[in-house]
Amino acid sequence: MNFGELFSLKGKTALVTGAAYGIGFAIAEALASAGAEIAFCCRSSEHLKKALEDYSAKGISARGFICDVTDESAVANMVGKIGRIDILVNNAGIIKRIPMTDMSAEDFKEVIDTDLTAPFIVSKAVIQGMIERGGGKIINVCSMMSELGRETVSAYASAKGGLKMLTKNIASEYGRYNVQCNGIGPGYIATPQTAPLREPRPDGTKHPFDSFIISKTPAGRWGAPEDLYGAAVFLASRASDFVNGQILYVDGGILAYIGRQPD
Ligand code: NAP
Ligand code: GCO
Repeated sequence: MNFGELFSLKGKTALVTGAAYGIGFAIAEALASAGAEIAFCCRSSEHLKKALEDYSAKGISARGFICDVTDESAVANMVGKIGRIDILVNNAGIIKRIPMTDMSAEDFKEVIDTDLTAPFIVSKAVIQGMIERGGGKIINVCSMMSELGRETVSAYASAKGGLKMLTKNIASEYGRYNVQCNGIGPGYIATPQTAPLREPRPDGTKHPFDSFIISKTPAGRWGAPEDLYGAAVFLASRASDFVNGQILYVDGGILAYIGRQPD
């Protein structure tokens, strides 16, 4: 075995949804560094333009598409334009932090549509091609909220819990065709999505949630999107060919930890 090839993605094409910035951008960057050709999508033309500049600045000639992953026909159109997709990363996601009893069913459904139904839609659009080519890799970006709840994130936790089980079911149904479907479960990562939980308060004091997360994370810090590089390349490469239906948590230990004990 040539171990250099074990993690190589040369000759592979990856689609990373929602990869204009944040975790998706970092995952796409890692896959490109391992040799993959990158395609990505987002909804905003402004985000797309900036993302193409950012990828180019890193020497990555990514193909970008305006595509709302909740729109099945738009997804089919995008996948048709990309052609061969060896690696799919279902990363696009939203969160709405609203107490459940105050949350409208419409808001709940919007989160479910983006964070759970869309991974189903995009996976369904690429799996047949993967089967015809002898196999493929699907990576679903799950969450700590695939395992735990907290106040105000009922829709998000429901979606990410469902995404964990969709991951296991795709693995179960298509493993026989050499399709591996696994999840990455990031802990608390510093991206625009979590900015409202980290930004200092008007008086300059630390956001209480910031201190809370630090106290609950053995690593004693927020994660950075770059912390996900290794897990992404591992799950996209031959190194994980016998790994299927697993969620790899990249969380600084938060899921293992009850929280800092009293002094
Ligand atoms: P983010 O900073 O909010 O970025 C989300 C990305 O998804 C943006 O590029 C956004 O671009 C795109 N997007 C949103 N809805 C879309 C749709 N319907 N169709 C296509 N693109 C869409 O989020 P992030 O923190 O990087 O998180 C990325 C993923 O990781 C999400 O699934 C999130 O749930 C998950 N996650 C995040 C954390 C964390 O702590 N940050 C931890 C665990 C899991 P447009 O607005 O232009 O569409
Ligand atoms: C929140 C955060 C989390 C993170 C992530 C943790 O409001 O609790 O946004 O949900 O985004 O999913 O793994």
